[in-house]
Amino acid sequence: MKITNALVNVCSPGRNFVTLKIETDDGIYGLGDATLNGREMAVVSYLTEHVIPCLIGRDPFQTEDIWQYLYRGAYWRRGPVTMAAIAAVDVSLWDIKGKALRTPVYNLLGGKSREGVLVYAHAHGSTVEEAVDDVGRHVELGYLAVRAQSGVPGLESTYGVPKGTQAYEPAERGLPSESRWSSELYLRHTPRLFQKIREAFGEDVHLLHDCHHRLTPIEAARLGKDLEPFHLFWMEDPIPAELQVGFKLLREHTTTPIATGEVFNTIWDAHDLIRRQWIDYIRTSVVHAGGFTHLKKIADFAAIYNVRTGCHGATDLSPITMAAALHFGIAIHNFGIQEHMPHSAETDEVFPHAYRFDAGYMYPGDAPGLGVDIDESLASKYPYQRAYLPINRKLDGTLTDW
Ligand code: EZ4
Ligand code: CO
Repeated sequence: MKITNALVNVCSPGRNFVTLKIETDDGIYGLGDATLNGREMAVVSYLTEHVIPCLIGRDPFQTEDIWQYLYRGAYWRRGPVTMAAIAAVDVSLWDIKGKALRTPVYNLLGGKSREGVLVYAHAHGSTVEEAVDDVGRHVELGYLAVRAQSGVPGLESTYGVPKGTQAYEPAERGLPSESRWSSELYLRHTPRLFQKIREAFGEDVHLLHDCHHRLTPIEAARLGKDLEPFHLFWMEDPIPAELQVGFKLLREHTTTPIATGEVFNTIWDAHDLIRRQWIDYIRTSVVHAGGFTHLKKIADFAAIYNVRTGCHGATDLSPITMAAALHFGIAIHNFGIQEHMPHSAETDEVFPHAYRFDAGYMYPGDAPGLGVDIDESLASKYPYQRAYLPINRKLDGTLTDW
């Protein structure tokens, strides 16, 4: 089999998605997600100008060699743009393999290690009371694990809480908006949120929380300690991950489990955190960490150190990545949990898929390949619109991590 053509689709059914379609000489095609939120067109250009011309004529079954060709062969390695492009190629090729062999991708990754993939939902409210209600709504929907975020008194907006009544979507069309941040107010408030949630729902529901890289190590250590009575499943992205020794400081102060890595692109971003056992869950995703070929290596390395996976799964990861994450999560041994932020109805219509949610778990379905398609004529009705993630400043105006 040979690759004959590859096309990039950019559409915006509610939010932007970049999709790679690789076609072969025997009529089978594969799909890969290449969406990099707020920087979509950089990946489009990388794919069309630099990657696609090198793919034509290659054997789509050679996933390892093609991965190395695109990674090592470029000389300029790593980074989110490059790795999202490589991921899109890799995932498309695994989709082709599955279709050609008439089997779901999870069978190529080790077969089923479990019946379903445990997922966590994202609950939010502008007040503690609203957030508690939203946790309740998700428990009613059947979720066994819920991440809770609430507005902070004294701050106009924060990560994970929409401004209106719509579902949470971090990217906004137009130029970047700006929010204000105070770690002091957040640290004072957040333990109360989890106290109220535990009071309302008891110990059975798994609770998670995302700090979204906003704290210093000692601030995160304080939060981790203050949250210990509420037995969180994890504290997500407590600190920015550039200076990784900060996780050591945090780790030495708290038993609250720690997850990080949604912005990581390769094992080289994660290996120290893993082998020093400073984290419990690695959040690298199929789309932002080089596809199945690379993510499998990260997961296998993590398994040696008792680190489990907790792949990123926000709405900017397309239904193709959701499907990929489910095939991956059902197959690998050290799966931990999978994030699930449901897509809008428009997005689900543009990307018809075989996966489904039932009683706290998700299932990839048994279709050959990934079990996701793209309706290109419907997609063309939703043209790309420039969008950005917000910018964050401290109360005195200093730019800080969003
Ligand atoms: O802000 O995916 O866990 N989920 C998250 C996300 C990220 C977005 C950024 O594009 O932290 O909501
Ligand atoms: Co996060």
